[in-house]
Amino acid sequence: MKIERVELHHISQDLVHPFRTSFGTQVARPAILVAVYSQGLVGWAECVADDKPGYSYETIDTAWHVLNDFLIPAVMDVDIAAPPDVPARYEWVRGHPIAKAALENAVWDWFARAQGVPLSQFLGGGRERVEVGVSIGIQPTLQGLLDRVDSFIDLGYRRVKMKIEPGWELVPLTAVRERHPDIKLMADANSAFTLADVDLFRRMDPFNLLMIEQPLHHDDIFDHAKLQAQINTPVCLDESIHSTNHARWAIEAKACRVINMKVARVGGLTSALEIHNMAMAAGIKMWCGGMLETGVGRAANVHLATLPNFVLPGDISASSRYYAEDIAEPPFVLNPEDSTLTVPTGPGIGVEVQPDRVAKYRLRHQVVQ
Ligand code: OSB
Ligand code: MG
Repeated sequence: MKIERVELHHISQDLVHPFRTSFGTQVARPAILVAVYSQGLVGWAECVADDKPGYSYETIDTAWHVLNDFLIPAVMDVDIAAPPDVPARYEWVRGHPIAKAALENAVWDWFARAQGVPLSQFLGGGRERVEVGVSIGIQPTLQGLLDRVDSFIDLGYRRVKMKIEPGWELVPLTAVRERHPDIKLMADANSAFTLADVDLFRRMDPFNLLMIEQPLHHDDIFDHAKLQAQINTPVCLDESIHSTNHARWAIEAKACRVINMKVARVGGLTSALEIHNMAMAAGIKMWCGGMLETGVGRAANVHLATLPNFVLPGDISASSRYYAEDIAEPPFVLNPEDSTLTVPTGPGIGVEVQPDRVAKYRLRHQVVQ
């Protein structure tokens, strides 16, 4: 195929609940929806960069710039035999994995739609449902946190991830663990601690956490290995893993026992598949992370999570947990009997973007042809 036209839609939607992490509070959430046109078919993907460089150095504006000025020109009007040809065209561009992933993933959706198969099948995945949990931000009060955990458990979620930061760690974790001795519980620090906090992490060992996610610096692997050697709780890396090499370094250094796979953070589905296969061969568990996606990015995550090494519940909650109205149909609904989402069976990502809703939330629109 040859890409004939690319459209970018910069949208912004209010979140149902503000989301507070150790790097900031998010009230509204932007996205760039990328649509790739060829032969009368459209492939969609979502760029998950934020307005601010908190989780990543990339922002909506850097992604807009890099997509328009470098990535899209590199793939327009060239022969693309398969999706991995896309990242190969802009391999020379350093960094910017979130922008890169959006363009590549739209081409994956296009190919799966062209073949009339669900993206999961096109990627080699098998499951009909994927296990999911919920990621709960830092709450203003302890009681507020307990109520929020209860409400998600009542809805049927069986895995709870709590965001932590210095001053909001042992006390909230103790409270949630005492109230729910048997739930799958984990904590995500988003890089808020240092090796000097090793004692604090040792004191989390009795909580029987599934894992502690990204406790140390956002581009560290070395210190995480030192930490993992001193605690029982499995360390999971999120922010630190951007490529197959990062995954290999982390595995060889024994810096983690678990990897949070975010397709945007590793630059697209080609790289995600490579890391998936490497981690599986090394016995490193994996699960699908989330970036508060709309239905477009959420659908891609659900399909990715059907691959065999996704052995732990993902941060892929029901659409209504994020937005009052999703921009794609149908929304994702939790199956409360087994804390899963059902994998769409239609071609590609299996959800359809609603043009009237995109127009309603759109701040900026660009057509490249
Ligand atoms: O660290 O996993 C993270 C959201 C934005 C940025 C970083 C993270 C998160 C989440 C939310 O934890 C997961 C979700 O989409 O529900
Ligand atoms: Mg994380």
